[in-house]
Amino acid sequence: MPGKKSKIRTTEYGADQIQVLEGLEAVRKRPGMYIGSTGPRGLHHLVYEIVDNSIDEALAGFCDCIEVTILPDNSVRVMDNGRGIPVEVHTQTGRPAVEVALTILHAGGKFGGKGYKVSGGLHGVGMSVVNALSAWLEVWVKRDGKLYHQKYERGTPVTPVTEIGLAQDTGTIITFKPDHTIFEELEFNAETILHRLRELSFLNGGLTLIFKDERTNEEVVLRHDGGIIDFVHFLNKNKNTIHPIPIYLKREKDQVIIEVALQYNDSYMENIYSFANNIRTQEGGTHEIGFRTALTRTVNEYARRSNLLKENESNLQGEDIREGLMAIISVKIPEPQFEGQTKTKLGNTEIRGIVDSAFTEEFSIYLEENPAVARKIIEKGINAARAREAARKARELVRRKNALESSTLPGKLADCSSKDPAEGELFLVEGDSAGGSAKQGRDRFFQAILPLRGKIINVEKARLDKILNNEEIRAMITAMGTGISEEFDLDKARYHKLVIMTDADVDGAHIRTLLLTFFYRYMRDLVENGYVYIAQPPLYRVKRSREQHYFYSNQELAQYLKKISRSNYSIQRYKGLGEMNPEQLWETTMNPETRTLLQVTIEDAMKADELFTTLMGDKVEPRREFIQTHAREVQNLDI
Ligand code: 0RA
Repeated sequence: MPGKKSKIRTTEYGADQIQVLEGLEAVRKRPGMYIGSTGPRGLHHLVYEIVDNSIDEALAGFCDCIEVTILPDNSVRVMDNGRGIPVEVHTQTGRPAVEVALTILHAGGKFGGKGYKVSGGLHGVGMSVVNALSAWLEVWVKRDGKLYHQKYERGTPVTPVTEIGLAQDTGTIITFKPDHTIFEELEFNAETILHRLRELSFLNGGLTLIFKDERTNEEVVLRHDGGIIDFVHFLNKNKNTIHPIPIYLKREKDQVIIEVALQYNDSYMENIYSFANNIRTQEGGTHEIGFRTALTRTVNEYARRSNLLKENESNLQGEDIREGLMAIISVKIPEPQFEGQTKTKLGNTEIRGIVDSAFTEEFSIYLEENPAVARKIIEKGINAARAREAARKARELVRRKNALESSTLPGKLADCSSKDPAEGELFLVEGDSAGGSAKQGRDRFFQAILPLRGKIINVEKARLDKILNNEEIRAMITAMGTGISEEFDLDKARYHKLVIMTDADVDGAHIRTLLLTFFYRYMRDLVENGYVYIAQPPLYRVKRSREQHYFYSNQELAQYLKKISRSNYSIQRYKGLGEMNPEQLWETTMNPETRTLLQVTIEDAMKADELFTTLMGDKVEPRREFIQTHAREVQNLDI
């Protein structure tokens, strides 16, 4: 084994260093094991990993500013004003501590570092993993009045830690360029990084996070002194809230910090976002259970005490009380245990009781001191309970109706002949005429068509019972076969592709958004499992002697026209799917060999929720704003 790698030009090459190389070699061989994937997700994970280390320094109380910059060559620089990673020689390995942190797996904060670590769950694999997966990485440390530097290639030091100058302040700068032999794509997405930094700025009130993108010269400064109170304001900003100030509590005990902020809005949606050590706990866990239990109990007890619930009336259920709730729960604990399928469920049992008793105490006082708000919350809960009962009856009706209508499938559905869901595709087509063309043009073996007439109901504004009265919605649910909400069952999906095919105009965009909102709210697993797609019909056809070409954007068309400017040609602009005959529709939009489908992914429920409420919520102003800022895109679609 020695001699196999000889890039190290630092000091001697002992047994410890061989182990280091083997460790990093393992990371490079199986990157997925350490960062989940080598796609865009894994790529961005590298940034979060480095940032998390600076966040740890902030949590320890030594850093209040972190700057993240995407450089023009898609390398990334993370800069903090913490104490600087120690550079002194680490006795066990005989190497400078900074080199140990960057070359030994899981060495992250083991030396000298105490207190909270973001580590665990999805993050926390350590900076050395980022180093191993980078073509090059450079670190600068400002410490003890000096500036130190070291450079690595593919995880291996290519220079020793060198004192290169003086420094007045302290801090750490890490710049890295992901290795193109590891990652499928090297382009960083500014939105994605900004989104995570925004989340971190809410979760760590008072911390300044600066985001810069030197590719576009974008710069954003994020700082929220109100912490998760600001977070709740932000998430509710396009909603009508039923009390102006979020309810907030913070407790610190035995190295555990818990924070809860909540505010009700007048929508019917429940949104609880929980975090442990700054990591989103998508699957919930003990902190969330403690909160839910306490909320239900406290509200019911208050309702009894104040006679808003009479003796003969039954308790409100948790889901009724959570209707219209926007809540953030954030806990920071020394040794988080992450469990569950995606390791996003907090397992620490002691946390449940701590959150429960802290929230009960605080929220009881709040309700006593704010009877008007308390009354509104309880009235909302009572309404929700009634609606739940109505929805149950409506669902039963749908089920019974289906049972009666012998073939349970809707009459308008042109089903495919294949019974294998894995190969089946259901096209939701705007309008009966396009639906007709699609039926004729399709490959009936695996493609099913369901024409949708007119606009489907705005699901953001209606409760489930009303939504289920809508014929288009019911047809869609029965065609898909999965059921909805609590009864949703992905295994019952009759097709693994659900393709939304609408006109490329404003109405089409609206219908598409309505459908996506519906799927997001009531069939979320469908989206999360990548079953939902958007068809891309062409905008133009250019005919030139016997050739014809289709174009899907103005840009594509313009480029082509430049090339053929001297010849005779004719352009047809498609205003709707209905203008294409069945063969054209097949060739351009439905044929798997030639079409493009956009897969709908909801990477982040929070972001999606914001978009949907911007577009569909009750408040008019944000919607107008959205339409104005996106007017250019809309024009492109509908000239
Ligand atoms: C361990 C000990 C000390 C600082 C750090 C780790 C540290 C790590 C990173 C990673 C990115 N930025 C960082 N800033 C600090 C300090 C030990 C001491 O000064 O006593």
